Amino acid sequence: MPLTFDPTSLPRHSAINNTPVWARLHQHQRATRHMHMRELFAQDEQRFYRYSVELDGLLLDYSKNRITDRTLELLLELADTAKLGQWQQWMRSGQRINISEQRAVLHTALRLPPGQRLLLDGCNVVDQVQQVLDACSHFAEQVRSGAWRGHDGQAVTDIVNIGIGGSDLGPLMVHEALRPYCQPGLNVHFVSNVDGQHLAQTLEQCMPGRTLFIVASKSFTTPETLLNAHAARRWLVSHAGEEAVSRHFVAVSTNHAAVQAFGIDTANMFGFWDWVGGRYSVWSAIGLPVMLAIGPVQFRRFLAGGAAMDEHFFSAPFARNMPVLLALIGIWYNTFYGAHTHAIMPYDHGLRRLPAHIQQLDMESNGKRVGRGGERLDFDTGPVIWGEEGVNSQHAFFQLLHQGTRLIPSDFILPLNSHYPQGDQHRVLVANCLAQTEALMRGKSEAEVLQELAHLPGDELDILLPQKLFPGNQPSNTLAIDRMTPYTLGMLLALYEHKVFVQGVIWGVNSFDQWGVEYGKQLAAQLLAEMDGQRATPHDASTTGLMRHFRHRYQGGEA
Ligand code: G6Q
Repeated sequence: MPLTFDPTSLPRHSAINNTPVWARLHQHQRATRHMHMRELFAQDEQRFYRYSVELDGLLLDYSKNRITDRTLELLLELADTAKLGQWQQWMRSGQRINISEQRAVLHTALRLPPGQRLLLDGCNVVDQVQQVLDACSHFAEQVRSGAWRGHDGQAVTDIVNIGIGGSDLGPLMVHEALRPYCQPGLNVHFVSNVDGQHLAQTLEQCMPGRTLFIVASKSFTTPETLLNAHAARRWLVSHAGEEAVSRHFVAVSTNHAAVQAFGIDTANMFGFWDWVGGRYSVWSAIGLPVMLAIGPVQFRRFLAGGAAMDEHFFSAPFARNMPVLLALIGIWYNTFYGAHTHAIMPYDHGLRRLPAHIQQLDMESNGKRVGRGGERLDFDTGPVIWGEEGVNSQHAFFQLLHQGTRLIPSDFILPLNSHYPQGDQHRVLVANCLAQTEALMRGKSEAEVLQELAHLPGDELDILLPQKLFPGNQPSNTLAIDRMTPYTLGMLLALYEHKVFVQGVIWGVNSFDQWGVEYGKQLAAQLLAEMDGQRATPHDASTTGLMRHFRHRYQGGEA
């Protein structure tokens, strides 16, 4: 395939499922599906060393998977068959691989160090990125130092980011994860939901003269964000007057005109570009609330972590390439074992929003039933991503992982050192994480249970034995991180971004559009117009009934 991306040169039907390697993988799955990981570990003392990769303080242990060398060989062949190397080059060099929106996909350019060159339509995007980064840094320093003053001369103590989806989840998650790096006395809040209580409860914690609002919206047309932004504006104006707006509102967007129309001084607007997808935008000016909290120096370390993972992804051989391995192993279960979900379990309280972020990243990117060429795919694509922080999740849903009927692959994410050493707590956390992955892999055999229950009479034993059996063979990856820092978090996020990209390439979907989200944005508009008295369009009986029920019961009370 040529270096210059030409969508018309792509096969109309990606048909990865018609390739010989796809059939061989199915065959291999049938031949090995009864194999137990216990045996694989027993046969190979070096399994952990052979099936783990390390990069700059991030270790991926993928040995607790139902894989052999042959499985990996076939999966790597699948990656080659899908021309993964070519797609990597196309993405990296700014080809318009987001075909349905005719856009380049260049979130990796957001993490490139200054001085590099990457031309898109004749402009060096690295220079553009650095200019915005410098502007954000200058602004962040002003706010952090107290030089930026509100309308009545007070310094900022509270920052409210108003955004949703990609303009919320990424910065929210990164901010939570990097709390130990945040400037004390500068509180960052995130408001996303159009449900009025989200904004109201946030404003209860803020003082108008000390609050800075960031309206974060790539399109600056998202109704939820604009409604919240207008409500926040009314709150400020009612306390401080119209002239306060320019000192208390800034915007992050690609839409200059809409920001201006909202009444935000475009001198206080930080831009980004259509080649940054919402769910990939935390590295851009959308990360401004994070930069305000941790400062520009640490924010650049976060970018450097992302860049280190990019370099690894673009240059490491696939057999030692973390994102490629995670993606291929995910495909092994999703496609060839028919596993429908994939769980993310961070053993770190600061990472508790990571599952939600990865959920958006993965499900919005690869939740597609149609290939790039518009063809209907007749195999499963993106899995349901879910998860919760450990150890809390152990006391909630781990029962199903241990003894339920489903195959549920998972990732355990474990910082090895804590920012909050308290007695023995961190070692207990680590012990729990390792114990769970071991138990999920090993299970508990009949012989082991019999030993425990040897004292029981036969009839009681017959009933209890099956209840206390653990089949094991439940796969997991462990991502062990020396310490959660801006740099290692950057690596971790970029790792998942590339994993999702690799899976999209292999399944033949465009991971960078989101027509389902766009549809959601249109859906409410018609019903809202009907609530405002416009002529009703025909609905199904349920929707009509619920609308009528709402009209009867709604007591108003909104501005
Ligand atoms: C992300 C999605 C979506 C988007 C939000 C907010 O990739 O496209 O989650 O980020 O709908 O969009 P705006 O930033 O345009 O308000």
